Amino acid sequence: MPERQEKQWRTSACVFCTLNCGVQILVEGGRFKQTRGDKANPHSLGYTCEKARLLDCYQNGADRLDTPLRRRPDGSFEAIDWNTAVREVAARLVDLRDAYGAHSLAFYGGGGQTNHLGGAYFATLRRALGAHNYYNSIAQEKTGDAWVNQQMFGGGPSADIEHADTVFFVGTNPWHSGGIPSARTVLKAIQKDRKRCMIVADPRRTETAEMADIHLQLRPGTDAYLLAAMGAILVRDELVDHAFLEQRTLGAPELLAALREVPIEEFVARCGLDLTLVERAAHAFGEAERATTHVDLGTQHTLNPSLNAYLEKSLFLLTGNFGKEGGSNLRTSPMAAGGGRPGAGSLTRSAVTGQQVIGGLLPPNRLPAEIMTDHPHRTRGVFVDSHNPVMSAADTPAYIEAFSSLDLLVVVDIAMSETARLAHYVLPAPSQFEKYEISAFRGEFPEVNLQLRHPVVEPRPGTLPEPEIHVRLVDAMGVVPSEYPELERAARKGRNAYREAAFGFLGEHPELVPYLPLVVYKTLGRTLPTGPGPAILWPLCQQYAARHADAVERAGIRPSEDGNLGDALFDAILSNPSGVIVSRHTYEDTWKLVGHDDRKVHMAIPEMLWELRELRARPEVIDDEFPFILAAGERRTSNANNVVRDPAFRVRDPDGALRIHPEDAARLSVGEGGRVRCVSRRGAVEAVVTLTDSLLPGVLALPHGFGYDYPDAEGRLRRLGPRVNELTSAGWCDPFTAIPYHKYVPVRLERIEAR
Ligand SMILES: Nc1nc2c(c(=O)[nH]1)N[C@H]1C(S)=C(S)[C@@H](COP(=O)(O)OP(=O)(O)OC[C@H]3O[C@@H](n4cnc5c(=O)[nH]c(N)nc54)[C@H](O)[C@@H]3O)O[C@H]1N2
Ligand SMILES: Nc1nc2c(c(=O)[nH]1)N[C@H]1C(S)=C(S)[C@@H](COP(=O)(O)OP(=O)(O)OC[C@H]3O[C@@H](n4cnc5c(=O)[nH]c(N)nc54)[C@H](O)[C@@H]3O)O[C@H]1N2
Ligand code: SF4
Ligand SMILES: [Mo]
Repeated sequence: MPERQEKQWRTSACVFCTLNCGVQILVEGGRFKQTRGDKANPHSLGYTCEKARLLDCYQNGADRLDTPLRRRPDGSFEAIDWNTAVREVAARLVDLRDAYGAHSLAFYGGGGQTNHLGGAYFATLRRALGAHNYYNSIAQEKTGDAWVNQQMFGGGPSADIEHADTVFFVGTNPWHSGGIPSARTVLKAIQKDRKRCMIVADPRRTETAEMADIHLQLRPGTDAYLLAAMGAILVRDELVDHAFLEQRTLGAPELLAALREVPIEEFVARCGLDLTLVERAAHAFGEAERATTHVDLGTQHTLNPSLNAYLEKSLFLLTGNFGKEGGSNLRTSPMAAGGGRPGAGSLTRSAVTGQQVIGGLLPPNRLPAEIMTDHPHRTRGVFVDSHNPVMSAADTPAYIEAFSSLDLLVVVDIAMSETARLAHYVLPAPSQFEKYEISAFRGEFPEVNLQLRHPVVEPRPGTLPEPEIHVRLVDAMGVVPSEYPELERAARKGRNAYREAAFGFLGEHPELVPYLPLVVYKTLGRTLPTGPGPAILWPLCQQYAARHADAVERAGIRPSEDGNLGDALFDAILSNPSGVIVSRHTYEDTWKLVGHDDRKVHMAIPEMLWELRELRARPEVIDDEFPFILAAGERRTSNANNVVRDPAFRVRDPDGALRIHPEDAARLSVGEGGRVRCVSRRGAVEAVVTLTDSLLPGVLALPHGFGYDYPDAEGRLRRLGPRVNELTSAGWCDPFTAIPYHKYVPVRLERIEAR
């Protein structure tokens, strides 16, 4: 009976943070009535946090899109059909390229934190146009870290927190942000075990810090001083594993020499911390059998993001906690069939702003400047997919101005976002519960997990999944054949025939290798029970299984009948909607994953050693006119980036309140629930205040992910909460990576209503 069928629990994953915890959803009449953890999910084993209950706010938001839209000259939108949309968007992209060159085009996004299946197809579209300008939110947070990782390891480390005796969380609050699988369970386990030690460095006494053995409540922006002092204490007190450094690394003597020069007391004083507490933390780390570090935005969205990354990694390296259980190790993923982010070490520059490209990415902080200029290579057309830069990048007004002046803005989204409102064309995608999607940002070691989520509800009519959108656009450009009958026939014969045919075909047509996603989509994809989107996993599985055969087999994946491990892996992924463990590494594997030919960790990065030596002379950033330091974008229970727009999601923090210390509030004569204007050099927002002594006096925090224009019951747009990026500016950023200093925004407060 349809009614009964309607009430099934369906398997998927939560889309509110990168963890993508497995869930089961009770769907009734298209609504998500209940959610529970999926115990069959080998990554999360039934774990969820409270946010998973609110997935209906994402799925059934009032501004979901269900038809392609085209902007009229008066600024309003008209619905158009897909053929028209594809034809016109393709033609306008090609026209811009022909008139001004491929550098006039920029691509932004191509998958978000929890949706990765469209990414390869987005890259194909970019290649079809020969466009290199590529922006992504990763380049407003993690490029400093990625660059350091590339120099040191040629790969990306992952903390084995589960097995560590001492865990050092620097600038992250996994209680709310996730970031580590089954975060709350893992935190509680460390807290309970008296033999294990948790250290937290955070200017706020967060939920995580409350659970810690040692909370280093440092002043905002002083992480480099703290981490350098801790490294120096390890050296001074002979807690360094010299045998490890000798055998496994290069360049350690240079770092050791630089750390010997660190004025420990002076640096600790700059952090506003007590020396004995920092010494205790350094010893807890250095004396542990197995220790690891875990970092996030508190060290990245702040002063010295790259140096912070370098010093943090130095802590686990100096103590020999790399390539072993409970330490840090290098992760792999079929989605990046190698270690780390490819090419994060290679650098080119934008001709317009001179900005360095890191790991193939340009930083969102530079895009308005790339548009608002007379430079002949300026950006004139932007194609956005799964990002909402008007809200998420620094300087919302600059984005609105720049995007409003473009010759062409195309946005692929599921909802009418603030960026979509400025577009010439809006292309609607199904939600992540209406199509196949991939969870691939989890980054665990030694077990690597991948979940191909199956749709749990029908897509809204009028939407097309991203792979289909991008493939249709490339087809419309006519740059490569749109049909591959020989390969399609081979695919229908079976995997063995397809594999041979595909390798043969690509050998004969190397020019089509960059279009591989499109080729597999149109051939193998047509034979899959899932439809064509997941076809891209096939070549990725082939590569991954060839490179990590032992680890894949250790995960219980056995070669297919004709002896191919990649096919077996692909089939396992396709047929396990709760996800599969795709590989099980040994800790020793880490050494094979080190990207340098000598398989050693390179510890002396000249730029970082230079920055470390400069640190002492660097003046403090103090602005008398703007005496507070605002963390502009805190993770709370009521935000999930820009993924969920519905105010019903804001159960615990309806206003997106400004956190302030009671002493500061008293000085301003505002009480709980009072209203203030928060003013930075760039702009001002109004906010409701909430008092908390978890912050240091002089330090404030606002959440990101508020301030959307969202339709009320009558369809009128209402704005809820502060738009935090009205306070931030593109220039207030790390000079090398252009990562914004969002955790260090100098502001002043003006009282509006005392309450
Ligand atoms: N609920 C929820 N979870 C999320 C997200 C979300 O929007 N909502 N977003 C996801 C995304 S995109 C990301 S990148 C992660 C980020 O995850 P986190 O980085 O863990 O999240 P934040 O709360 O932004 O920042 C972490 C901590 O940095 C501290 N901090 C501020 N200034 C400094 C400083 O100068 N030094 C140090 N050491 N700490 C400082 C803050 O007090 C805060 O507790 O979260 C993911 N998870
Ligand atoms: N001031 C300040 N700014 C910040 C931050 C901060 O802490 N402070 N945090 C930053 C960080 S770390 C990050 S990662 C970014 C995140 O911000 P963004 O990079 O903009 O990305 P998301 O919030 O993940 O999602 C953006 C869009 O994806 C859409 N979407 C959801 N599902 C799908 C789908 O299946 N398909 C398509 N096509 N679209 C979909 C949503 O409707 C939304 O409009 O924000 C950054 N901005
Ligand atoms: S930890 Fe993240 S993915 Fe897991 S339930 Fe919470 S918000 Fe969702
Ligand atoms: Mo992020």
